[in-house]
Amino acid sequence: MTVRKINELKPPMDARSCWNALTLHCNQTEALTMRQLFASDDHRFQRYSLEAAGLFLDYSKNRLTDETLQSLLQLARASGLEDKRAAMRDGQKINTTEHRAVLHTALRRPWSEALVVDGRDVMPDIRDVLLRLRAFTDKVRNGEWRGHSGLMITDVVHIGIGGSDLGPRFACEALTTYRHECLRVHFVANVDAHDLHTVLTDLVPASTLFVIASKTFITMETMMNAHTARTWCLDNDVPEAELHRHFAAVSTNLEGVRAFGIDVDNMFPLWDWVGGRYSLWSAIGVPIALQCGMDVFMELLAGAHAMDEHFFNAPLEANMPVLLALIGIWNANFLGARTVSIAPYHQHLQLLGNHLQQLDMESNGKSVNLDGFSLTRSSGPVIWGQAGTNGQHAYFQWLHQGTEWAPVDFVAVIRPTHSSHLHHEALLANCFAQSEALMKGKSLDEVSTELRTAGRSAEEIDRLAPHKVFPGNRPSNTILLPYLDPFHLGALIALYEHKVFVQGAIWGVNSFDQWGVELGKVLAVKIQKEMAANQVNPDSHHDASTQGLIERALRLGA
Ligand code: G6Q
Repeated sequence: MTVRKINELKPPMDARSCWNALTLHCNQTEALTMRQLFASDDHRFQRYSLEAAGLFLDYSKNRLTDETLQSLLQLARASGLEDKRAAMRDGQKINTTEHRAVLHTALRRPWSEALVVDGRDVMPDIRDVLLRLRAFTDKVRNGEWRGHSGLMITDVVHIGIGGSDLGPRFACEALTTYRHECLRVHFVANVDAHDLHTVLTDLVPASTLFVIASKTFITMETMMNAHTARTWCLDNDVPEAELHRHFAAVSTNLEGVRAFGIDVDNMFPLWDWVGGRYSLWSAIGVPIALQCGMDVFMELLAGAHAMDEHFFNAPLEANMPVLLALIGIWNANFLGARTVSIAPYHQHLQLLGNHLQQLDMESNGKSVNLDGFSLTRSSGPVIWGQAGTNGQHAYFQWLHQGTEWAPVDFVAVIRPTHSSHLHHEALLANCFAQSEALMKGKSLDEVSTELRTAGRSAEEIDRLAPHKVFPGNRPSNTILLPYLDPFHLGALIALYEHKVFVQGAIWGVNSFDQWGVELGKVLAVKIQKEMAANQVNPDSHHDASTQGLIERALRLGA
């Protein structure tokens, strides 16, 4: 029986009843193993997998049944997911604490379709910025844009942090095979000047272009790095009047950009309805277009749009981001997983975990609901991981045999862009083997038989066997991309954006604010003043630990 058919049989329930029903179902199915589920259904792989926007998702290696899925889908409906999805698509102000619409999906829509926000069609503005970006990036890439002394630009330094860094940095790394052969793109984020100086060491100011990317243009790290970069140019014979050839900006803050001294002709705007961690699709993505060309950037947008269309239109039971999100909720809220490991089996996707960590944890790392009441259930999990196969030699031990467990998202690419076929075969074999091992595990009986066949004595078998047992029954998803090209990369990132949205909608949180980032920022400003004055201000009322640390740093010459 298909999921859709089962779903039609269920009467509507409110969200609380759905949570309760799922808890009951979880208790009742506690003893079920995935080995049993596969053994009892020859078509589990076909039934628990789907394609969308060129991506393939296999979610069959999860501890769930048709009834689990049916109940999760009911929870989604009872949580108002379909209305919330439409509200985001249509530009309603779903970011209620900042009173903003959430419209990163508009950035990748076809220009011909109007989208009115606050009485204004936003699509012409989006189109104008993309046209300006094309003109700018074409000029830099074809050598028409020159440094102050007439040298071609050979190096672009993108200065930004958080959402103004992680997305474009990840996409540039992922699309490294599309890069311009004479133009290198670097990223600087950390206020630790080792970051900036490491990049600048190899660069020549006359052929370097800085892009200062900051939605607000007041972020301490970015502004400090931008000022130091400016000084570096001036100290290295770039005349002040020629700085406009070496600086561009992406921001909502026209006055800030002007006050910094960047020519506003070199400024590309974005809008308050683009959240930082969703901004790589806006002009914040300019390093992607500089590195790979505007056509590649447009393909990236097209791939994301294809996933948007799927997400907005597909029924929930055949909707890839929805299913991924619901499985995440099942693992987190019912089976008790508090973390999710991301394992991209492609070197160029090595920053996927970093990007998803911010996307997910900043969006759903919340403990109150939209009405300000404390959540009674866990919300967003910890996201972590690194590229396979490297991770296998680091933390996969914990995944297989640790007392805790984490569901894993394996992401692999079918066709490589190199010709070392054997390497790629080994890479994919490892990816598939890991999910198989996590699911099947190895029982005491199997281990004992193996050791006996290898000629071990009974005493040795008794001693070794417990260490070689794998509990198995550990869930994973596998996402396959046919190629790592801009279209499928766009679809992959959008898939996770929507997954995060669905989970936030079901947990009832605002996935689009980030107040938790604020407190540390405010305290840092105070402490920095004290460090500059070389003494702790008694009115700061620091705790003894913080005061001790500041004093020790000052005493030792910080
Ligand atoms: C992302 C967050 C945050 C933000 C950075 C940089 O969603 O809002 O990571 O992107 O703090 O902010 P600016 O772009 O304003 O410098």
